[in-house]
Amino acid sequence: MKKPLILLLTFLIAGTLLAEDGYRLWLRYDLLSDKTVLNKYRTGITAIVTSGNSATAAIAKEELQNGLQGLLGKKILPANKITDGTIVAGTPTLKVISSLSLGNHLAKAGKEGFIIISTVFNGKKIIAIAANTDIGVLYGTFYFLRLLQTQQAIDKINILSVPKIQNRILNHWDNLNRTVERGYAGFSIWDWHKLPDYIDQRYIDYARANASIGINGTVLTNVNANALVLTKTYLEKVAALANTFRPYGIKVYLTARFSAPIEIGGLKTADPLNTEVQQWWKNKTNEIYQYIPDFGGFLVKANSEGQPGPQNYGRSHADGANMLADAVASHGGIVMWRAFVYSNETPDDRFKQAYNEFKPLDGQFRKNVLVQVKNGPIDFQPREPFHPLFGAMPNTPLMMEFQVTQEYLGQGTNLVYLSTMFKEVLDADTYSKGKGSTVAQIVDGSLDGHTISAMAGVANIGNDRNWTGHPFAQANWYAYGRLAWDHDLASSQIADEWIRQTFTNEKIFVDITKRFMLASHQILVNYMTPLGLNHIMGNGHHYGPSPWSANLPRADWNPVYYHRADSAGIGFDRTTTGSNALAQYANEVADRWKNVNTCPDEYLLWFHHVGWNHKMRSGRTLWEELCYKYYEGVDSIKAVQGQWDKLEKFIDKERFSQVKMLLAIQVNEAIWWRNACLLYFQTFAKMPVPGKHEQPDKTLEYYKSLRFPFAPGN
Ligand code: GCW
Repeated sequence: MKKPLILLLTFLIAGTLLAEDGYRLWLRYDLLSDKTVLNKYRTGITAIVTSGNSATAAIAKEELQNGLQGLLGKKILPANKITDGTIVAGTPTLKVISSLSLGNHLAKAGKEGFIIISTVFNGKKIIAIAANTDIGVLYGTFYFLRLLQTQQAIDKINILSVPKIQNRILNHWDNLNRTVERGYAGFSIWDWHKLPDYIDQRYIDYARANASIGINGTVLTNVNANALVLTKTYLEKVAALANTFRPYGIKVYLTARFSAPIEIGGLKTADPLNTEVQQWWKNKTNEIYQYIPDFGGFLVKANSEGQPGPQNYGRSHADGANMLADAVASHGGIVMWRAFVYSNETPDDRFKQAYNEFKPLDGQFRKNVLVQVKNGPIDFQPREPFHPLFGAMPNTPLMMEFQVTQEYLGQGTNLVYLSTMFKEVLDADTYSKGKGSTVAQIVDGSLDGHTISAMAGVANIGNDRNWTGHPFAQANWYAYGRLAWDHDLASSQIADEWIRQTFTNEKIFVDITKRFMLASHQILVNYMTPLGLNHIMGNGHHYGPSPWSANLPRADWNPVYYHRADSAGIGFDRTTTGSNALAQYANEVADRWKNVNTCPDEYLLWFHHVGWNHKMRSGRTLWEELCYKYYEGVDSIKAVQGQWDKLEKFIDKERFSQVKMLLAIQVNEAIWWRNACLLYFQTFAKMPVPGKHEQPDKTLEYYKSLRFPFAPGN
């Protein structure tokens, strides 16, 4: 081969190796750039000692070796003797671990927690990653590697980390035909057709990524369920996935279509009180456990948006949930029964309906049932007050359902870091048992003394090369997992870790990126739905603004139902003069929100119909404030665009330009939202957009004419 050709080839190969296509997520393990830190690590880490023969133990060992080799640029070999700088990762079956007298701490670590401690053993300086189980060791290993990746000091580590929530689950709204409901990152990663024989490397990498942030469960299928997944053909495929995920500590769950006994069982009814139906589910469940001995259980959407359920037979949600709970109980399974219910026929505010249906059932569910509640009362809107069910059902374990996929938050094109929104809800005080009764304490079971707890995040993962479509959407998967493990973590800390691992430790990059990530949710709220507006997006696909929509078959699907704009003002009166939904909250919460003068601006139009000339805290009128917020949103995202441009030199070309292009789309979409909404609301307010702002350059008719027949995720 001629020299130039060899050179060219080397260049090409190096080029591919260096290509940052986002596939590696936050687990890149590239050589650390800070030479001082690197040298410290290189002298501080000399060998590894690990324990265990399980597949999980092998994964932990391999992760540690690969991670260290990548980050330190040097092979760190397994040793059988302890020397200075040995990393000992294992359970008490390892003599070093058992002799460290970690007893008390290890007792606290439980089944999944771990300890990382820099200490001395036989006069040698070591770092121990200790846990009671191999999966605990794996979690600890990922944590330790994160410390290195983010260039933290390791000479005085003393960490005990225990998950606050037991079941930390992803919900995939993936259909068997590989479309993903509300998915913006391509098709489903589950290639059902080739399963069970073909195990895509992605399944393994998916499990590894989830384990790295502590996620320990996955519901493979859409809550708008297809009963076929419960048939033998599909159970074999599910089993293959379960086998792949098991060593990573991840359990598989399925959605159960309530009418399955009819559709695939040949029965005439799916009535939960019918003994044949009960027996059918028992048999089906036994069959599932034969394929998947550690099957997690069922997730059910019933009597909601057209899904079948117990109410078809005049039975309650508790009757339905308990029947399934009885079927999985002897196998240790759980049932996650969704509270996302509302009906067009019920002549009451949609906000109130889930509470009205579920609160009376408190205490009627079996021990292995969790009621899965969305963070807010309507539907994953850009900002919602916390769901009034949190605090209202002390005798039932309530689990949180967050939406990680950005159905209402800019879908595949907007950069929005959701951690701040998740935290806003988790930290909200329900006052259900006096001051300090946070949503987080209800979800983790500590407030009401529940022994099972869970959190669900509707996944934003698809078969796009970078998993989540938008490179920054990876941060939401990451943040969800980290918060499910520890809801006390600060959003800034999570962003900091994620940026350093995903992009670079370069301070300027980290500081600037972190700042705009933390601001990004409020920015989006400002240009989409400021001051408590909600549900004013496009019909069906939910893409873009459509506050004028009024002709959908169901009143409660129409934006006009939610904003109620008229010549007098805008907003939904949920006080005693209106639907009185506020009565569903504890007095302390309701008292604050029911008064226009004490209700926080961000929830104002959630609870009040406010006059256009109402004086806001800022001194502006409501109309002026609305304009101000919409303009502020657009201006802020333009500013982010400018900041991103300055970061070009710190990271790879691929991801830099992807984000740059997406930010340009986001700015255009923000302007679209602002102009369309203001032009529309102006038809009621009948006042000009205050003069200093650039005026909308298109007409309301133009915005109304836009159609997106093939918008994704629908
Ligand atoms: O937000 C809405 C979505 C539906 C979804 C439903 C739900 C899976 O628009 O696509 O259906 O919520 O959560 O059940």
